[in-house]
Amino acid sequence: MSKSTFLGAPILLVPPSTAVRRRRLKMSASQNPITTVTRLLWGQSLPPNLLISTARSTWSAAWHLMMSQLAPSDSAGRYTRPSSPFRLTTTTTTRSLHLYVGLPCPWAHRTLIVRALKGLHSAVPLSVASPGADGLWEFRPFAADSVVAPGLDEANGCRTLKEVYNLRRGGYGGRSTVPMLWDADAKEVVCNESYDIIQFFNSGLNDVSTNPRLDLAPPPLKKQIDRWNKIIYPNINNGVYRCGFAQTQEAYDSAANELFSTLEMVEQHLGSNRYLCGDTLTLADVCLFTTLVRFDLVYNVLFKCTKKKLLEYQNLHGYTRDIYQISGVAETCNFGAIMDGYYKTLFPLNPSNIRPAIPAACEREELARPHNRDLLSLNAVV
Ligand SMILES: N[C@@H](CCC(=O)N[C@@H](CS)C(=O)NCC(=O)O)C(=O)O
Repeated sequence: MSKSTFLGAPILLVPPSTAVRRRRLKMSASQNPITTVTRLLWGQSLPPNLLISTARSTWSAAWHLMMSQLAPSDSAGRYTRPSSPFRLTTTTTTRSLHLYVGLPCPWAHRTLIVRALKGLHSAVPLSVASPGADGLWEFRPFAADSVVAPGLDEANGCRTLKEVYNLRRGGYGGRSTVPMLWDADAKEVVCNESYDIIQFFNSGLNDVSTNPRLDLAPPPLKKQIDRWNKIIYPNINNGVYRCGFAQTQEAYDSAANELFSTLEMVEQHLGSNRYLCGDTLTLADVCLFTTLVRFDLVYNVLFKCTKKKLLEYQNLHGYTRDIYQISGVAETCNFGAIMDGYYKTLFPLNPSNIRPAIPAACEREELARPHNRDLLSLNAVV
């Protein structure tokens, strides 16, 4: 007989007799194999200490293996985002563009917002993929929604995004990421880097846009926009991923410190500026918004961005509401799809798939609440 403890309580581990084992084997014939083996060897359940140590080492090994494949890191356990292979170096002249996105993805969300603000709905048709159980993007029919919803591949009739990438001459062996801009005539990937796509949507399609006068990167603001992007991308946009995908305590600590000190700095700045570059909404705001609108829904909980909720930052929250209320933006935000995408498909981070309850203040009605940030605008009639 051996003795063990679980949470301080003594447990007696008595090996069962042969007769008892036979009885258990008979009883367990209708159960699943793991339950059958467990009952045969240990009785009603595994001894807790054995269960915990076995689960801990198995899960930890599986977690490290999955993370090393899904979220590559350097030798210090810091997440290193892979670069996008299809860049838009010269402006494409094709007029048979098609945009592929997935709704949980903050990078794809940027392209949806600029497409909406510039009025490119007809010029750049859209297919919305949804995350499959294996983590790959796939196309499935979904019920219509008041906001953009996932659906089928409208350009190629493919079942998965991987199939679309593979239609290009020479195929494709890399990761099939969203957003992806596709040339339907040439059957070729034009670009799969979100910032290139939003720059192109902003200025490269004005002859087919219904809002050509809107410029989200006016020349006098270009330097400021670049400066903000250099701060916001590593510390906030990618910063939340650096927290969530960190594989060591040190990597997490530095990512979380950089994220929250940058949020504090932006919070101060937004106390006297309506947008990042003053009174003008720019591409830098679009990039910041898609991370902020997901912050309390997913990053705060799933990526351990827990020092504060977005709700606790008065200016950042008002700024998020301000952008959310710009005509066309709310329709690009599908909160159900965002939550399902993160909690149900980032399996290594949330194996239970449970989607947590979120504060009521994250809901649409709350984001539609007055923000009064127009009072900050120099052009405002006060
Ligand atoms: N650098 C890319 C990042 C795109 C990206 O990471 N997309 C993710 C979704 S949030 C994806 O499609 N991942 C699928 C995969 O890696 O297989 C961009 O900004 O466009």
